[in-house]
Amino acid sequence: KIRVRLSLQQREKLATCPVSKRLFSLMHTKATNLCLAIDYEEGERILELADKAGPFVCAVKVHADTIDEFNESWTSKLVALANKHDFLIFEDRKFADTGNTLSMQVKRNAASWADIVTVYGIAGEKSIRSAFQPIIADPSTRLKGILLIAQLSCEGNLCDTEYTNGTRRIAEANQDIVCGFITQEKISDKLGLIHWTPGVSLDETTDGKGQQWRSVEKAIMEQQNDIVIVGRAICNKTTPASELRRYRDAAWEALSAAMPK
Ligand code: 5IU
Repeated sequence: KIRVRLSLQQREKLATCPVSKRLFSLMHTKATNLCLAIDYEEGERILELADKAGPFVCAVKVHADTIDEFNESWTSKLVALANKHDFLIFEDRKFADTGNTLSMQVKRNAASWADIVTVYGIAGEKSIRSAFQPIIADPSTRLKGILLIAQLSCEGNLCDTEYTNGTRRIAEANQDIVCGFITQEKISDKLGLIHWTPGVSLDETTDGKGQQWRSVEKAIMEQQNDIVIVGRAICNKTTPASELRRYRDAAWEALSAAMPK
């Protein structure tokens, strides 16, 4: 079942978060709605794959706290690759504290090198807005938007409907700083907000550790997400380059099918 959406260019006009405008534009220009999650421990290996993946992805997602020798020299190399290939740097830190602590954590751990970070809605609107609004408005910081975690992909997770709805309300009321959601399905009709979804693989359904994977088609056509986040299904293959093309093509085809020609 294909439901027609607005084009990425039309949605770019509706977006107010600075990173969303840039993202809609680069997705359209590069013809990609694939975010690559690179969860290697070796910093050099991440940079190598990010350089290969650059032309195929709209964003590269990392976890700073799982990388060996994570330091300023490494982040500056990643920033150089992001500039070279025009992709977003996504630090999946899943911030969740009260406002003042949040602000300190973000400034120290992400604001200078990441374009976008994940944040739980759990602490509420005031904590989130007071921490992120001044950082995003500061022209000297790279961070230009946040993704609110609305739903998790893992089995037995505790994100219930009440939490998801509360998170949606925070996003809709703070679109100047919120790019969109990490979610399993479309949860908001606000077309400037972007739905990013993890838990995608074309070959496997689970990792035996709680992760649940479904197909690109299900994630985009049925569950109406915009961007697929794919990790091990690409990174742990012997030929990541051919998998990058495969996932980029599948995701772009599914999204294009739902957009005006
Ligand atoms: N991730 C999830 N599920 C979630 C959230 C984040 O998988 O609900 I929030 C992260 C974890 C990993 C990536 O970095 O997305 C998915 O990687 P795999 O495709 O290897 O499962």
